[in-house]
This record gives sequence, structure tokens and C-alpha cells, in this order.
Amino acid sequence: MILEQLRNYLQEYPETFEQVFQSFQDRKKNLILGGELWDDLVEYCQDNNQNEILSSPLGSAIKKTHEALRTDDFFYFVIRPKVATWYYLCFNFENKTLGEITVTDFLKAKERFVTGKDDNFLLEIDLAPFERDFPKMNQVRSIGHGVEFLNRRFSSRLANILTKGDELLFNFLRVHGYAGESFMINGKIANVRELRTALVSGMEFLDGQQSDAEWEDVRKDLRNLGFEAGWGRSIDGIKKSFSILANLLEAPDYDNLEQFLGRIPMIFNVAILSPHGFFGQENVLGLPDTGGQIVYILDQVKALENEMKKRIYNQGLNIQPEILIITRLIPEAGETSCNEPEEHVIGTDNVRIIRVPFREKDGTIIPHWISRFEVWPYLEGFAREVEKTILDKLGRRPDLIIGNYSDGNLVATLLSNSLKVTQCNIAHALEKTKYLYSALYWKDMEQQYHFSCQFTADLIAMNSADFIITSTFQEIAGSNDVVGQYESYGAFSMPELQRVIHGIDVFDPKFNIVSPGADDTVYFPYTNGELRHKDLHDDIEKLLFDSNEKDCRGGYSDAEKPILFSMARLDRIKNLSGLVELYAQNDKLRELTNLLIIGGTVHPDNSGDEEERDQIYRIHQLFDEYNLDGQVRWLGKRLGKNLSGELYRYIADKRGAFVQPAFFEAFGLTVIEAMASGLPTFATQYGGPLEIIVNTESGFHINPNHGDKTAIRIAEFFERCKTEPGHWEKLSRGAIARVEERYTWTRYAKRLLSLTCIYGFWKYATDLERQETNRYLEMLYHLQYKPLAETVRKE
Ligand code: UDP
Ligand code: LCN
Repeated sequence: MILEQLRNYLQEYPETFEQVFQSFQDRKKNLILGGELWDDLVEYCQDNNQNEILSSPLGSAIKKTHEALRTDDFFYFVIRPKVATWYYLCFNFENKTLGEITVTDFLKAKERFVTGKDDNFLLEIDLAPFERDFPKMNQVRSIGHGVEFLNRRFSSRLANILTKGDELLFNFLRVHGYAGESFMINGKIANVRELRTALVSGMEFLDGQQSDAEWEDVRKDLRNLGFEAGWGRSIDGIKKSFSILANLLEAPDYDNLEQFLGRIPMIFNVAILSPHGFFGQENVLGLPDTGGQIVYILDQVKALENEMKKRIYNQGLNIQPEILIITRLIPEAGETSCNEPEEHVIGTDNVRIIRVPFREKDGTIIPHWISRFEVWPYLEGFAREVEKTILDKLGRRPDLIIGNYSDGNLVATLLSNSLKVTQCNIAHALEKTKYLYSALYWKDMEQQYHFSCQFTADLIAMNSADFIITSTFQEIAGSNDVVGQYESYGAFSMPELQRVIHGIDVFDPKFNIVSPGADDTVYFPYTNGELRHKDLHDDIEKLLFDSNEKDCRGGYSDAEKPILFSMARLDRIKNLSGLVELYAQNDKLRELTNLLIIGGTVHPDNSGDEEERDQIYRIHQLFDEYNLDGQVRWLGKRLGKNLSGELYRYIADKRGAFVQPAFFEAFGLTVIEAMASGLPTFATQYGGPLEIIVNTESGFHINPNHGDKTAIRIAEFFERCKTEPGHWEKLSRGAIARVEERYTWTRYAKRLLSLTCIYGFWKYATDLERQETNRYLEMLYHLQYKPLAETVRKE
């Protein structure tokens, strides 16, 4: 549609078309981002008094352009008219023609621009041929709801006699068990026909039993009919499982299928991989590479263990579930416990943190912290050792392996392949979209970031995962204006290394949105007086006002003003220095509020991380330049959870607000923590917060690239709160309601376990069909990834 309109426009107004493109040609930059191109067009239209172009098909196309490349003879541009839809176009200046080109041609043009030469023999990575026979969704609204799609698919397969779906399901029932005991059915039921008959007999038999009877009371009789434990604990529960399966075999539908698969006992042990950073329960948050992922996993395991226990109990089994969080052992662990090989997770029965070291080739343990950008050469050795450790600790294979972030997902891939276990990936935050042209200019960034390893690892891991969960829709497919994190792996080029023409498809049903929560025992509304930790207020006041606090700069000359608060790791992308700057430059905001930032350390010498050190210097520079010591407090502290929970509420008591100014935030746990506490929240419009916050109802979106406007917006809010009673409270209530409605760990755990059952079944059903993809990925791992990873070790 958009192409046709563009071509018609070219035919009708060839001169305008050409002049506009000629004006782009006169620009200094060759690589142009969509927003810049639009600004250029607006300027051109204003200068030439031709504003009508902006609303023409040409204007619409430019507005939707994602990126462009200008060369002497051609103008290449990529239009993304809506989520997950891409057109690659080229305007030829010589013969004034517009043509659609292939993604390969576009990527080649970019490579040519960067390297100055054509490369027809570059490794082209294309996963599409393997996917040909796999079901794919095709509607944008289905993205992130893969499981519903798969259930529909499989229920129609069940209904089709030729595809033998019922036999598959029958065989699947026979594979479950624990410690030598088989569940669900025994040898007395030999085929689907017998299963149907047995289900009817089973239901009749149960009808005659006392309603308070349990599995143990009916075990003998049901065994004789061919049933083993796992159908349920109570008579009602067992009957329900029988009846859902009987219905499913008679008239398949996807709801029944989902329900039934969720009732099969198949998850007792889970292994969660999170290699990088300092994984601990205290004194770690805010250290480099150590933030939301840790919080997420520690909350996740509690919710998962509860839900696993509940399910196992209802299935009539007496098994203690166990979860292992596997991370790296760091001998030089500072004030953390990361040098301990094993740690029980507080608040759980059977969850342990297991730490396995990174080793040099000769087996020596690496003693120090290693940046997440440099872990690559150690992961395979780590995986080998982890495999042994898991089998040793659990005495069996886990039922689910969850990877976290690029490194954890790669290790999860290696382990799942080796142990034949369902693999779930969680990205948290992929780096690719955080750094401009991170793929195209990978060579320039290689020394610091090693994206060659990371993006290759990502491709391998995301394609081998059985399912991927994301915190938001945008993480997969972005929004109308912004490309999704996974979407960015669809097609990209790393000149002289590899050209990816089909890396991942956002329509793949492996994607499911399962949003995390904020621990509601820690982050709850400031109005909830009974639960409040008033005993921590002295500590909080020391943190805020005591001039003798350590690792701290600044303070408040007027302690009565509301506090504008932000807390984050000191990564460049978090933009805490940007927040200090926008505050410093707006007199109104300075008059109305004090600023509090918590993150990293105020002493550059204490930091081993390059980006962190840069941020530290920058913030000190801003303090000096704008004389901020009486209005801004900067704490380089790691607060305990209760203290940080109470701090959010303390700031809410004083009618303050939270700001999350990141250039990009994949999800943003601090955002939901602040909102759950009842703090009006201003958060970046780039990434998760765009979805978390309903603008002006449950908080505000801000543009981190326009600090001046953000400062005005925040100042206006505080001014309005002064004159309009109830305005602050309205936003506060909106924030609390939004988190309660959408972001809870209980919902998360239920969903994750259901997904594990369904994808476990799906893995079983498609094992053979996936072999080709897995072999291809294996080659990619050995021939491409491993040599790249070795280059990191050599430096
Ligand atoms: N956090 C903290 N102290 C700090 C920085 C962060 O306690 O100095 C916590 C914060 O409360 C949140 C998590 O670390 O729970 C950060 O998660 P988020 O998703 O906001 O960002 P990430 O660090 O994962 O990028
Ligand atoms: C990593 C991030 O950068 C955050 O945006 C997320 O909230 C966090 O992980 C937890 O998933």
C-alpha cells in the first residue's frame, strides 16, 4: 500500500520527489536515522514553503522511515510503516527511479559504505528455511501470545484423525515420573482407545467414592484400571483431570488442552542460569552488572517455588520441589557472599544459589569480577562444570532450564542440548538496541564491548530456546516508532563478519509476554501504615541528611522540599548524569525540589567499570559546575531491600516523585517499585516504561533526549501539586492501581509454569522437526562463536 502510493506520487510529482531526495543528498551525514530524516524534510518544506509535502504519501513514507543511507548515486531507505513490517527501498538519482530491494541488497549497501568494498562471500545467516514447515502467527496482536496460538494449532491436530495427535498425547502421558516412580498411566492402558475406556470407568468408579477421599484411598483401584499417581489429590481433582482429558479426546479445544497439560506433573526441579555480575542476597545491588536481573530472579524463585508446591500437592504427590540458581563464583568478592559455593535463598524452602567459577584454560580459577562484556571465553567451561554440579545436587536432570541475559541464555542452550531439557530464555535487556549502530560499527566497539560474540550468542540462544518470555510486548516487537529488542535481530549486518538476513521472527510462537512484579512484602503503598517500617526512618534520615555519611556527596540546604528520587546502576544508558544535568539547568525545578540519586559509588577509584567511572566523573563535574551541593544528594550505597522499600515510601510521605531518565530501559523494576509505593513516576518513553505507565494517569513518560522539556514537565507537576489539592494523590493512586492490576509475581509464576508444561509437550511433539535447526545452530556455535570468544581471552 505504502509503496504503491509512493510510486504513484513519484509519477505524479517527479520533480518534487527528486528535489526532496536531492535535498537529502546535500546533507553531510550518510547514515541517517528516521527521526533525523523527518527533521530534514520538515526543514526543507519550511524553507521552500511546501508544507503540503509533509502530509503527502512521500511525507508519510519519510515519517515511517527507520533508517537511510545516502551514497553518491543512490538513496537507500527502510520504511517500517507499522510494528514488524519492513520495506527496503532505493531511489536512483541518475535515472530517477524508485525500486524495492532485498534485505540482502540493503545490508550489502551498508557494508559497502562502512568497508568501502563489496563482499559477496560474507557469511549469510538465514534461519528462515528451517522454519518453513513450522506454524507462524501473522497478526501483530498475536505477537507475544504464542502459547494460545500453539494450543489452537495442536487442538486442531488432535481433531484430525490423520495427524494422530491423540496418539502423541497418549505417548506423552507415559513419559512422566520422578525418582523411579511413573505417573499418569501404566502398562494396563495400551492405546488411545483403551485410555478412553479407562477414563470412563475411572469417572464411574470415582462417582461412587466418598467426596473427602484422596488419591491414597483410591490408588489401588485406579491402578488396576491403568492409572498412576499425578491426576490429582482430591477425588474432585482426579475426576476433573479425567473429564478434561476425556473431553479433549472427544472434542479437542485449546482451553481444555492448556488446562490438561498444566495438570500433568512435570516440573519438580528448575535450574536458573545467571552467570555474570555479583549474584547475592545482600550488598550487591548497584554494583556493576548487578541490578534488576538479580532482583527479578530472587523474587521469581519464591513465587515459582510456591506455585510448584501448590501444583505438586494438588496433583496428589509428595515431592519437595527444588530450584537451583546457578551463577559465577567470584573469589575476590568484596563485601558480598559471591565467594561462597552455595547459599540458601532466604524465604524459600528449597532454593539454593550455586556458584561455579570461571576458569582459565589450565583450570586455574579466575579470582576477580569480569565485566558482562568479557565473559564469553569462559562460558563453555562453566557450562561443563555446571552440568556436573546440577546432576550432583539434584540427583537427576532438571525439568526446566531458564537462561537469563545473553550469557545465561547461551549456557542454558548448551545445557538444554546436552541434557535434553526444555529451555526458557529471558533477555532482561539485550544490548543491541542500546548502542547506536552497534552491529554496523561492531569493529570500532569490539575492544570494549565484544558485540561480535554477544550478538552471535544471542542468535544461537534465541533460536534454540523452546520458549522465550518477555516483560513487555515492546521487548519483542517495539512500538510504532521504536524497533523491538528481538525485532532488531531480524536482519542486520556486521561487516566482514556476518550478514544476518533472517535472525529471528517476532511472529514466532515461542514468544510470550509474562511481566514480572515487585515484591509486595517490600514495595507496598505508603498509605499502608500498619506494615510500614517506621523503625527505619532514623536510618533513612541519616542517609538523606547526615553530613558524615560515607560514600556520599551533597546534601540539602532546605530539607523541607519534596524529593525527586532516582536509583540505578551507573551505566551510561541509565542516564543518571543526564538527570543531574536537567535538574541543574532548570531554576524552577531547583526551587521546587531537592534531588536524590542512589547508584554506584562516588569514588571513581573504587570502580573497576569503565562506563561507571565515566558517569562518576561526569556527575562530580556537574556538581561543581552548577553548585549543586546544597540541593542534590548522591549516595553510592547498597541499601537492603526493606530500607529501599521504606525509602520510596518516605519520599512519598513528603510528596516527592521518582524519575527514571534512561536512554533506554528494557523493563524497569525501579519504575514498578516506585509506583507500587505510591510515588508519582516520570519514566523514559524508550522501552518498558512506555507500556508500564499510562501517561498522565499512572505516571508520566519523559524523553531522555530532551532534558530541558523533561525538567519543565516535572517542575509543572510540582507547581500544580502546590495549587491543586489532590493532584499528587491522584497520580499516586493511579500508579498503585496500575501495578496491582498488571505486575504481580503470583500471576507470573502461574503463567510460567503453564508455559513450561505446554512448551514441554510441544518440544516432545516436534523434536524430530527441530533437528535441522539445532544442527545449524551447533555449527554456528562451533565455527563462528567459539573462535570469536577466544579473541576475548587473548587480549
Ligand atoms: N537497585 C538498588 N540499588 C541501586 C541500584 C538498583 O537496590 O543502587 C535495585 C532497584 O531497587 C531494582 C534493581 O536494583 O530492584 C534495578 O532494576 P531495574 O530493572 O530498574 O534496572 P537494571 O539494573 O536491571 O537495569
Ligand atoms: C535488566 C534491565 O535493564 C531492566 O530494564 C529490567 O527491569 C531488569 O533487567 C529485570 O528484567
